[in-house]
Amino acid sequence: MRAGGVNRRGVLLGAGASALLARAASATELDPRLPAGTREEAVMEALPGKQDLIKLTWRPPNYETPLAAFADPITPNDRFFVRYHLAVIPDEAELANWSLSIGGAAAASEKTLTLADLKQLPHHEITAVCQCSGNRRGLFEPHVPGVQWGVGAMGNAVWRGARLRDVLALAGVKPDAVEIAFRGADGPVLDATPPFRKSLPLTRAMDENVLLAWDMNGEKIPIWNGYPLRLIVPGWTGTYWMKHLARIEVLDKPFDGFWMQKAYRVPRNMFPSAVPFTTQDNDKTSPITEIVVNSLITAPEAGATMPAGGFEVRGIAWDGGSGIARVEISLDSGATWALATLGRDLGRFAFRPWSFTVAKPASGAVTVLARATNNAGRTQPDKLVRNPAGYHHNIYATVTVTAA
Ligand SMILES: Nc1nc2c(c(=O)[nH]1)N[C@H]1C(S)=C(S)[C@@H](COP(=O)(O)O)O[C@H]1N2
Ligand SMILES: [Mo]
Repeated sequence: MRAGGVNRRGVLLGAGASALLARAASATELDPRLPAGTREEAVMEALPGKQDLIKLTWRPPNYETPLAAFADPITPNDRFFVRYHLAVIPDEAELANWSLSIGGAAAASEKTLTLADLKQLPHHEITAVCQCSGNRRGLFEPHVPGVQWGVGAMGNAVWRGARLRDVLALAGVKPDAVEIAFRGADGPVLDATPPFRKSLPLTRAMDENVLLAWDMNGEKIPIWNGYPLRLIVPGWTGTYWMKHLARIEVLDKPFDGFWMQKAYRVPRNMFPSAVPFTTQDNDKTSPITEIVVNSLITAPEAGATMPAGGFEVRGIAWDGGSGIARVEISLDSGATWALATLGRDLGRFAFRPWSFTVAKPASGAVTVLARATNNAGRTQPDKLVRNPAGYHHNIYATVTVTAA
């Protein structure tokens, strides 16, 4: 597959890094459970067009959203996390004559579409969480190699675009189609590095919620998040959400690229998947698919001093699309649980805000536990579900404060 209409030179990220202003991350910007080394080296840095994010790597750019940004259940574009596998990223000028090409062995025709062509199709909007499979990998014990994300390799936005199935219909899908494959306009520095390509099972690709989006929270998608067009796969982890989408292929056999067959895989049957990805299964592993039920405490911050007369705990909960049924809070290490109040429902693929009032805690250290249950009846576990690549960290949320 070649990137349609895109010059492959791209921006080679390197020397430019020194032009960005970095500062040491403050204690409250990082999760206190991150291993010591990770915390000391952490730096806050603003990529062009972004506010300060937690920098993990520059080349390729991996920047996470600080906890404070999750106070709003919609993540602002300039605080949305950034994740890349490869360091040659096209800039806006290079994408000026961008187009999307569609073809492949099981496509009825080859098509090349501009953004104006795509905008002729019916527009659809969905609020959905994009969460990296490796979000919170840095909290795995024992330690797992890979980008050491804290809690912020995720964000929730309103995406607007055309349905993937409407776009596929323009090229025509033949009856022998099994998967749809995607590639972006970014690429590797070295030709030996496999380009980032992903595929979806046909049934998932045809789902009405799967969009090719040009807008994010009412603005054009920021360059770092996939301008001018990205794939939105509500409920599935971020790895499928191809940015700078340049080429779509309708395949008559399973896609055999590195990023499907060797990476982003989990032990078979370890995690739920309403739509399994059987054409990519092997004896031992399956591709990662839907986001597991999860929650995050957004306030108060760890270590804060709170009034002994009582205080409010706030957070968000989300899952792979069945929606959040309840969030429960425990103040006694999980012996008893009480219901939190759920906030505004932005749809089953979105962050669901919640709050809970801690009334008259005993003075001293107060540890708050939060756990979410989804409409499929799954609850966050109290123990890590270990897997080799450090995916799907969803142990219940905790924060310890001092009541005085
Ligand atoms: N073109 C391209 N798209 C990509 C990736 C990439 O490296 N290149 N990374 C994927 C992964 S693993 C994630 S988690 C999301 C991250 O989206 P974001 O950078 O907008 O936060 O993009 C996905 N789409
Ligand atoms: Mo990811």
